[in-house]
Amino acid sequence: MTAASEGAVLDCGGRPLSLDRPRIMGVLNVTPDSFSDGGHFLDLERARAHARQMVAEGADVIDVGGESSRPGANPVPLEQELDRVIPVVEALAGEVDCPISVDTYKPQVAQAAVAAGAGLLNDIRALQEPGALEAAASLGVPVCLMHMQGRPQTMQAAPEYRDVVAEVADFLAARVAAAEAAGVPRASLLLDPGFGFGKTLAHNYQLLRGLDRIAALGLPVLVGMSRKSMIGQLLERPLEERLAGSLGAAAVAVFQGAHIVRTHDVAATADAVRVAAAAASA
Ligand code: 7PM
Repeated sequence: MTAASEGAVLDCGGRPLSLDRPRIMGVLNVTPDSFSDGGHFLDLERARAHARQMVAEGADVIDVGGESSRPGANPVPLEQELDRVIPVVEALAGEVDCPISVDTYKPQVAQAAVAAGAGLLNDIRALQEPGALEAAASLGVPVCLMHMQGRPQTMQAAPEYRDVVAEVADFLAARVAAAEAAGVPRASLLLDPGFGFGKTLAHNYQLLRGLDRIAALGLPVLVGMSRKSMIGQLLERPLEERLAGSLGAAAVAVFQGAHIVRTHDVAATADAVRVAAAAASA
């Protein structure tokens, strides 16, 4: 880990998240299930059970996302995202002890989620949405700034970089400066290179190899590679056969300085990152 971010403790709306060792962020998707009642009771129960399970497996943060950010996906209207995300955040905040993060780039969703008990903003647009900087500054919770080239609908068409690691690092440094200028304290920022967000397979592996240069910016680094196409394309495996590859990637990321690993597979990832952390600090 880098000196400046080593041992940092984030205050996630009153819930501490210590980065003295690598931490696990469990992914909780709250897209409606087609077999549900269409509104929501069963969806909510399913989300609560999944979150409890992830906490039991060792999740340190639960990331609630309403699918607004998925590669190739169409934007989700504000009201629909609020409807999906806020009841889940509220229920989880009342029943798990760990911080809840919200995967959104919409300042209105961020605001409502923090009011409902979320303690961390996970923003794939790095506070570039109108009003997002101001909202983050006034909400006072930590923010993860993620790099993306282009927009979700089109970003995988033809990603291009001269030096992907340098360009991602420069972008993140500029977003840190913008956040600080807007009144978000540096100590409440995290950085994420945005694996799969406007990157080719080669770009993704160059970023993984060069993650230490992102960590050298001196802020905690979060990574999300779980089940992504950088695993599936390389190994030629469908979604449900990407666990082993994802664990390999998670271990490398932690060895290269990542502090938080975002994953669908909490128990296995927790073991993998412990091994990597032991090797990194031996
Ligand atoms: C389909 C494609 C569904 C991609 C879901 C995804 C990240 C994130 C996502 C990440 C941070 C996923 C992605 N990825 N937030 N949200 N970092 N901070 O695999 O890499 O969950 S959405």
